[in-house]
Amino acid sequence: MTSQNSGNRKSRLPEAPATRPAESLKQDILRHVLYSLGRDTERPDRQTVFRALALSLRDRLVEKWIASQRDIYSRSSKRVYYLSLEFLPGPFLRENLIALGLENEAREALTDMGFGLDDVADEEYEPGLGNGGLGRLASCYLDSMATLRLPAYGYGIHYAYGIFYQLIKEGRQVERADNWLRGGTHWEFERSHYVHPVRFYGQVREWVDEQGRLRHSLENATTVMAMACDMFIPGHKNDYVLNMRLWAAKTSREFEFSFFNTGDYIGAVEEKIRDENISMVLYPNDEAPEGKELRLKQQFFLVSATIQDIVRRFRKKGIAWDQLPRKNVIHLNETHPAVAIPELMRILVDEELLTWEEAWYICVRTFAYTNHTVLPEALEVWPEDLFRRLLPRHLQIIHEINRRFLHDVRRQFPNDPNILGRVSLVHEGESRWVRMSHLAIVGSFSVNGVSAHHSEILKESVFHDFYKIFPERFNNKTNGITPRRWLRQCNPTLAWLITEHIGPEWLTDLAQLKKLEPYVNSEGFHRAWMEVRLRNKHKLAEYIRDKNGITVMPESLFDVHVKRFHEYKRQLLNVLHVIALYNRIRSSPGSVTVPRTYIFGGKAAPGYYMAKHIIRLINSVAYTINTDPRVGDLLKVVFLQNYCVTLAERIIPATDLSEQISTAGMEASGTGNMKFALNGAITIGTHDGANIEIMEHVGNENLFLFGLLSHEVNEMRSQGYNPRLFYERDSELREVLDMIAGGFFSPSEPHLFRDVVESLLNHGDRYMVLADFRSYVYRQQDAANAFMDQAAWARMSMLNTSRMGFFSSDRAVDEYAKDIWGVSGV
Ligand code: F58
Repeated sequence: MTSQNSGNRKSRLPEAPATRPAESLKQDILRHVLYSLGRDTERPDRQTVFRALALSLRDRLVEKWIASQRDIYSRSSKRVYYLSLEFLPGPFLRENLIALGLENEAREALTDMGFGLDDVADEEYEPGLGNGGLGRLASCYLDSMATLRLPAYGYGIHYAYGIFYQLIKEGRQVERADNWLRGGTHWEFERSHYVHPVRFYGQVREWVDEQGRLRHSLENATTVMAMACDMFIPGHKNDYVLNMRLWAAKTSREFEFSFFNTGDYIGAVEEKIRDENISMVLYPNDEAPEGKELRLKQQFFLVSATIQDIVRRFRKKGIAWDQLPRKNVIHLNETHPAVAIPELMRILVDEELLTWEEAWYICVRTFAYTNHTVLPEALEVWPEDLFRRLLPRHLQIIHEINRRFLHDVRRQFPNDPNILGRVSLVHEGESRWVRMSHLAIVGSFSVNGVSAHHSEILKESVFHDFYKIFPERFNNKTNGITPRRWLRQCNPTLAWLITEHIGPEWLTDLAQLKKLEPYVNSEGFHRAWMEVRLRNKHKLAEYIRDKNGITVMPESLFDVHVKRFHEYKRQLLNVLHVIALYNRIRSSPGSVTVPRTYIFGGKAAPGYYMAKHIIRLINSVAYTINTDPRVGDLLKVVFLQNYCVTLAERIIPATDLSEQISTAGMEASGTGNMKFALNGAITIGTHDGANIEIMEHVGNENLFLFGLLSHEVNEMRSQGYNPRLFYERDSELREVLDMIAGGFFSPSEPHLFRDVVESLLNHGDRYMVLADFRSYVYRQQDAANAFMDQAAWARMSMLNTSRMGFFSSDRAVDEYAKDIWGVSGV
């Protein structure tokens, strides 16, 4: 059925409220088709039905949200504010249906109207308001906060354009704007009457008031309005609903009628456009922050509007400011919203007239900060000049925070004068930079990493000086994923099989999956398990055929590498191995016995040359291999374009082998690794991030770890790593690299991929691809051998799923709530 097709003739005009849930849902859908969408109920198309269903669910969500807000208010609970420049919620429809317990009812109502739920759900276009792991984690955490009934709020930006849509054209990534609002919004409420002014630029005026106090105020500032858009996040079948409040920039001119009287109408409209640019687009950089003025504006825009919201709610209580930390905690997801620290100081000192000491005491007890990266280029810094121009008062406040902080450090470490330069909030060299991570650490009572390994690295190296100064602030919260989306929703047949054996409690208590272990020796369970997995692989094979025109064998080993493209994630290492296998097939047919389907997916930052080049290399290798008749079904390579949450939900349940092969010490945690293992894929991975903890939980014998450990990476580097030695010693590796450099995969442009090989051989191979190549090849062979024994593989698969309970975001959020936030469920 195309989206133009209409439902059957049973659709009628709305009638009196019905009693059966399915019938009442159907009536609501029809009512929205007519009254909200202005369409004929006789012939709604599929997109209209999707929207009407979404609106019907929004009705139910908003009722529960109001009730939940009342609960929070009446209990006077301590609130958690989760600030993130990114959220990546994925499609809402199925998720909301499951949470509201209305899946069957929706199916019935739609069937009655002549539609299938799956087709209608496919009409949804997801909001891509994040780049990758960090934004997706924020969304998993909101889901868990709702399920745990925490008095929490997510705060972010309502970007008009989310992460770009990726096309692959002639093997290359091409970016297209992601106009996710094109079809209107059906999940949110725009609160057009509900706006906060956000003030940038201008000059600081210092003056003395009647009481003789030195005062600061901002003059000639530019004001932009922040309008709230609320989306609802329901807990799992618990009638509790949270909101994610996303701010959209609106010009202040609309609210200043006098402006139009000046006569400069076009000028006014131009200003409107400039103001509204602030929330126009998500920066598509993963790991390397973009030092653009607009980006800093976005950060302050989110922060200023949110802090005003928080302060407004707090003021309603009519209690003293020193109670703020007892009633609120503000969580900073990375340093991107860290300017919240000087902003709260500004409000307390400049507007509420608290003393600096009183204000600082409040601030440091209110903020908590999560770090998500150890890559030095990802640590956020801002040119001091830019900061001064855009946020002059905030820079003054940062200087004062720094002055007092350095004073304390000097006293604490009198014999280490160099420490001052290392920890200063402002880097002072030829140019001066504000270091946002230092600000976040100094201004927060808690600093956490996102896996045990990562948190150790923070203490031992990246933030070692700060660890010496504030040892009590540092802690670990290993990431988690929501089992509702990442098992129940994306893999409904496996979820059903699990529930049939151990009941449904695992949905909110993932540790219950352990109860599956007794079944790993049951032949019937084995069979059912593998049947479900094979069916998922068939579905993905169909998708690949439709989208890429490539026929893959569902029985082959589905070896999947999907995530953002970055050199440290080493998609290149994977493709080197693919080429090595290809060479083995060509030189000694019969030496490769396990047929494989390699699936790649992921976006590269538009300005990241090498990442985009690697995408192109993969597509060229795919073309060569897929069209070589000598290879046949033994090897297929597929690049699926536009990897996003929706696509992840298709791929993950169909994966046999999950590639988690970052250079040790570089992936803070990873969460894809958890999603795959939860769905019964086996990991091939390095000793990095959460892979290490996954290994500890599922058992060394149930995954394939390989490669250097992070201290070995460091040692090898400090001893002078020479990638050429690996090239010279390993003839298989040499052949692979020579083919790439010699134009084997780009015959019409023989030098096309020379840069890739150069980066390995002549530019130091920063990510140790060559050093890990041989051990990767061996472990891949182990994986292939294991796959040949399907019964043993099934066992490993089931043990992976059953032992992944720890990696639930419910566990992670519960740890945050108890150890950091000091909140409990209402
Ligand atoms: C990711 N960071 C980590 N940053 O790389 C990953 O290991 C971790 O599992 C995940 O966070 C969740 O903790 C990440 O996704 C970004 O996308 C930033 C976006 C803004 C610019 C800087 C990178």
